[in-house]
Amino acid sequence: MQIQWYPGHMTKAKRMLAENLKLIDVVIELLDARAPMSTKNPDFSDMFINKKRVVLLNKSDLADEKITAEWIRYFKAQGIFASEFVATKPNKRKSAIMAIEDAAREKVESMRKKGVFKTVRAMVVGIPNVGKSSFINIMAGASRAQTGDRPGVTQGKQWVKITNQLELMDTPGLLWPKFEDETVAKHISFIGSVRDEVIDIEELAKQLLITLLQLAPESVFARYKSLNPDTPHEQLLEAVAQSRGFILGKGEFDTMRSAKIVLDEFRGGKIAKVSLEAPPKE
Ligand SMILES: Nc1nc2c(ncn2[C@@H]2O[C@H](COP(=O)(O)OP(=O)(O)OP(=O)(O)O)[C@@H](O)[C@H]2O)c(=O)[nH]1
Ligand SMILES: [Mg+2]
Repeated sequence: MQIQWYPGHMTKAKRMLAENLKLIDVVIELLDARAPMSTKNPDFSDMFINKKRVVLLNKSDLADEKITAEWIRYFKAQGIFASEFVATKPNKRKSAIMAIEDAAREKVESMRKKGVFKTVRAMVVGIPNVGKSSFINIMAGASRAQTGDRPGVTQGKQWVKITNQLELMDTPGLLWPKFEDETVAKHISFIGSVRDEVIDIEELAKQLLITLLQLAPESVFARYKSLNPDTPHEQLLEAVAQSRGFILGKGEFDTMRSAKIVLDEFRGGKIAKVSLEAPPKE
């Protein structure tokens, strides 16, 4: 599956992030809880080498709770603060503020000794569509940043005041120039971080169904009733079309419509609550 995923504006965005680093006390990295390894931008460890980091496993409402808990332990074992998050619900707002302030504490206290009361400034980073702007809105308690169910919604930076001591910077989603690993490319595409326009979405949806049939077969059969354990991979999209009555006439199935529905329903958490990746075992 060939994917051309690195649009030109990302080079500009990467430069913008680098230019703003000197203003920043903390970097908040949002990962998708369903695929924390694949949604971790490998460029970030170098880009943010001297910055305090907070990792949030966002969209945890769409992932398997037990596996998310394993991921949190995995990050903590590496000395990285990590927590699950749902950027569409306000219940974790306070604990996120505390985690950010905690990460900035050393700097705030050393400034205070010099008599300066510092506002903590944190940059929210991540690959496209992981929920950075939604996170900022839920933290601000108001719709300040534009969000959308597709990648590339945010194109520039935006500062949003959260409390008198905390400001967050929204940033455009950043990918890296080359996907080395086929699984990483697939997972990032499944969750909608690559523009569907540059992908063969019928192939992508077929791959997603194959993956879901391994992880949560009963949920797939329950959602698409014409699909069963004997359906050959080549006919998965036809079976979805048959389940939904997507027929073009003359007995031909609208497999493009099936592909879009499968991707949409997975991304919206309607097929199953699944994690695509578990942390490596020690
Ligand atoms: N179910 C669920 N949906 C979420 C969550 N966070 C964000 N979303 C949805 O995911 C989509 C993307 O959210 P955005 O906040 O626009 O993502 P972003 O990271 O800012 O995306 P770009 O600006 O394109 O890089 C939107 O449809 C949000 O409603 C979450 O925790 N759970
Ligand atoms: Mg955004």
